[in-house]
Amino acid sequence: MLSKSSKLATTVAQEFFLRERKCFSTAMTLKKKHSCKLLVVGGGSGGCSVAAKYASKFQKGDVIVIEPSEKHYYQPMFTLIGGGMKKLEDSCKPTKSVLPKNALWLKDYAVKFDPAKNQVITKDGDSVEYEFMVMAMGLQLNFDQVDGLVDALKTPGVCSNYSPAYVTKTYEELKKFKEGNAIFTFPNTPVKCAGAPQKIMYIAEHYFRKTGKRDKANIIYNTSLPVVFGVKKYAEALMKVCEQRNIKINMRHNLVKVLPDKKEAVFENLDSPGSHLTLNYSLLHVSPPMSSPKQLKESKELVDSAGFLDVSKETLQHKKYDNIFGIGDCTNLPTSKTGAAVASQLKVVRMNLDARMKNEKLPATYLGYTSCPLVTGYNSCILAEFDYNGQPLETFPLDQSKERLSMFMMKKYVMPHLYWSLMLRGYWEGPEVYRKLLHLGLC
Ligand code: FAD
Ligand code: UQ1
Repeated sequence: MLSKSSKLATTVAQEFFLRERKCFSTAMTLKKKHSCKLLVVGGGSGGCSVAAKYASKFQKGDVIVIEPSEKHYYQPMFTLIGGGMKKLEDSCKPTKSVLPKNALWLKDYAVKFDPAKNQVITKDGDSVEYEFMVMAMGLQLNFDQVDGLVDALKTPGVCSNYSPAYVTKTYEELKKFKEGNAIFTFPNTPVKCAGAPQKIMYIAEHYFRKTGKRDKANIIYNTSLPVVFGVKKYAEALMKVCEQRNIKINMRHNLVKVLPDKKEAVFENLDSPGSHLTLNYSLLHVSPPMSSPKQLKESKELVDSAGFLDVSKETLQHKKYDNIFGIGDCTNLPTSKTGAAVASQLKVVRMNLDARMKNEKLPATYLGYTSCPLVTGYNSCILAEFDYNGQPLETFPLDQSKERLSMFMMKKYVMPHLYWSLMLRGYWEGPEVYRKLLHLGLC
């Protein structure tokens, strides 16, 4: 009999594929015409928080949110779900319950942007005219960009924490693992939560130790990057963790093909184009290629050459259209894409959008704050926090590059509450205030 979690995962997988298919069969007959003061595109972490802030200030219906999904996931929990520490249902709430009641929710995709006319068209053909717009469309997962991967994910041994459709499979695979190569990948694209591809590897390593399988496992991290992590202080700490725990790292190796029949994964050596490394796997955890969402990428006036929303890195205002702001993963802000970054960006968007609405000078500057709780097992975590310059910007007055139980407890027990109860209601704008308090105003 299927468990509650497996049933949810099956439904999620079905919905995921239906949604993707629907997305490409666009019927462009105009239906309803809406207008609003603030349009928020995307109802994920950033969109929900922004909508909550403004729906409470404005009249009913002044804020419209376009968001296609019925379900809102707290994605940072996927890492713990993959390790069997939380259930998929713990990470999920109905979108209806997390969007502000005062806002109008259009359950649809934004498919066409006409920023010169302040207008957006949805997939169902509705039009929305806005005075101001905040774009929070997140990232698109492109499993299909790795040859054979979509089929391989249906076969034993292959899993991914990145999608609710596959995340429960990760823990199933850890349980089933007997011996051989356990390979973890990092793609050759921008990603959300740059630590997530390796967090699950440390969890797996610890799981194998706990269950007496460690000496049978050869743990390999194949990353497209030339470093294990982008910030020196944390990279050094993680390299030590890998050495101590006998984890092999192949830098600059990008997964290009999976052959599930032979249980082989093929990696391109990015420093020697055309040269490939083929490895057998018993377990293959894939972090898929990611990109800006298709509908955004196609809006050439709004995006940079890589397809991300082109905003000022200081003010988060669009570089060409000053009534548009961006938040989160869909922007070209040169920082690591995380929910923690979104919380800090929320303050900047709120202050600068308020000012723009009054035609005043934009007062707030974003320093690139982002954070990544690098879970290194079932009771330890390195809490990375840093800015645009890769300089640590740590909240607590202790060395956060050390693996700590306290940080693990915070990740597992505190963060979910902070997210659901404060952040999505627009009340969490990052830890800056606490950092200043705890460092007596010195940083
Ligand atoms: P999202 O929250 O992804 O929301 C984007 C929304 O836009 C979605 O709801 C989507 O349906 C909607 N959308 C897409 N296309 C359209 C369209 N055409 N029209 C309308 N709506 C659209 N962050 C942390 O801070 N700490 C962590 O520990 C952490 N761990 C993570 C682990 C994993 C495995 C993953 C996957 C992510 C993790 N993150 C973590 C990252 C974090 O979840 C994201 O950075 C954050 O959710 C970004 O918020 P967002 O609003 O930009 O995008
Ligand atoms: C954070 O603000 C945040 O957003 C709610 C997260 O996840 C979603 C995080 O993982 C982290 C670490 C932060 C930063 C907060 C503190 C207290 C350091």
